[in-house]
Amino acid sequence: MKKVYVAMSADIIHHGHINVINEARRLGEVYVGVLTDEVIASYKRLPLLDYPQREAIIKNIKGVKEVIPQDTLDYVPNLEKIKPDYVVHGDDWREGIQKNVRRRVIDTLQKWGGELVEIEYTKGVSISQLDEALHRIGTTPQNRIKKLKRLLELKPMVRILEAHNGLTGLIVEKTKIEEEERIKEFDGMWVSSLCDSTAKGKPDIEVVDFSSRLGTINDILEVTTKPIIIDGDTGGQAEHFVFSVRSLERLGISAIIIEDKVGLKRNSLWGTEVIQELDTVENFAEKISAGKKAQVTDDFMIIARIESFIVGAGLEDALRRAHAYIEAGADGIMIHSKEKTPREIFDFCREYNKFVDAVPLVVVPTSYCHVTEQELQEAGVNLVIYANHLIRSAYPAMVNTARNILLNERALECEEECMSINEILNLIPGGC
Ligand code: SPV
Ligand code: MG
Repeated sequence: MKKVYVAMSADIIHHGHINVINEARRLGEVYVGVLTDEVIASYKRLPLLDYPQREAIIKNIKGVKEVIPQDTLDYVPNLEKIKPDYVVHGDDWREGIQKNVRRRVIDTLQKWGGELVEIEYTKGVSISQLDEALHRIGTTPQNRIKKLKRLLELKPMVRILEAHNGLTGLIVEKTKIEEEERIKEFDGMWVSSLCDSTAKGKPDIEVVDFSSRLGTINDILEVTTKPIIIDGDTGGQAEHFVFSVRSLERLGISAIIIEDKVGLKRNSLWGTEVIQELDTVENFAEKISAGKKAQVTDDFMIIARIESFIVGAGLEDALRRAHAYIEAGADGIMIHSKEKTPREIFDFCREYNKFVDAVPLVVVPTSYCHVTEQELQEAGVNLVIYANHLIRSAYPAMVNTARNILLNERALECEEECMSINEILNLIPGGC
């Protein structure tokens, strides 16, 4: 009996998959390589179903002899193991991001005289259309809240961008680029206190109250499905913080980050130019513990943000705080810096990597923006937040347009910088 290999992620099963398996059956015994959760997360969004669920579905399809995990995007390791006589695939991968994967399949099969059999891609099925339909259906708080922990388990680096209203939420949700063999996108949203306040024309001093912050959060929740991390500033009094935790958890927010400062909160990027006072380790640890006790599920994360570098208190202080906050139950640590280089962040990482009880590590590279995700990942960082870039890029564009109209006393000159009326009418579906 000949051996036939078919690889699939099998997340959204449709008749195209059955076609491929049926064609494969005609050629011999069918071995299906099901892509692992890590592999799927590495080249597109999180799978909807986890590996055991997807494996169970494929195992129960008629004609499948065996299911094995495929733990690389590349087929080669599994092909070398199974040495199939045939690989069967739809003919849609000759162009585009999978074309190199295909090339390597052909080259590898050649080693033992195997053959690639391509069948006509099933018409009328488009994974991107199915994805779009799923986006329109939306998500539930229970599903959304879990996504951040899942991402942290599956991806070496989780990438988050700020959103301060529904429109910026949609930009984070939908912006994608195709590169080599993968589709790159953001994993979720950061609702920054700086950007939320700035968008409301207010300073970043906790003057925008929690109810108003919830308004922004709701606008983003309504039109997106990706996980959301909230900038909780200092978290307020521990007695108040527990209510914030419950409200956010109920909405399906995945995490809150609170910073260990007291008094009138000033944005960290002011550094020591303004008065910034650290909370005592004991008080802040108690606030974390109170929050952890208040939450109802295991899914919600409380991430402790250490401001030692911001106030000039140094590495030893930062490490002491990291130990205490983890002991108090923090699900993650954010280490912040306003330096132009990542030097002090890397100093922290070096010591943090020695912790036996380390939790995911978060950074916000605003001032040290030349650092790459790769460098951060190698230093041991698990999650990177681009904290303010959408509002910072939108504001100059809008001021420029306003100035242009004043200057020319008409709108013609700024038209070139604007999206067309047709584009804006069609940007958000459902308008007509
Ligand atoms: C924010 O985005 O509001 C933050 C990060 O808290 S920072 O502005 O760097 O303090
Ligand atoms: Mg903030």
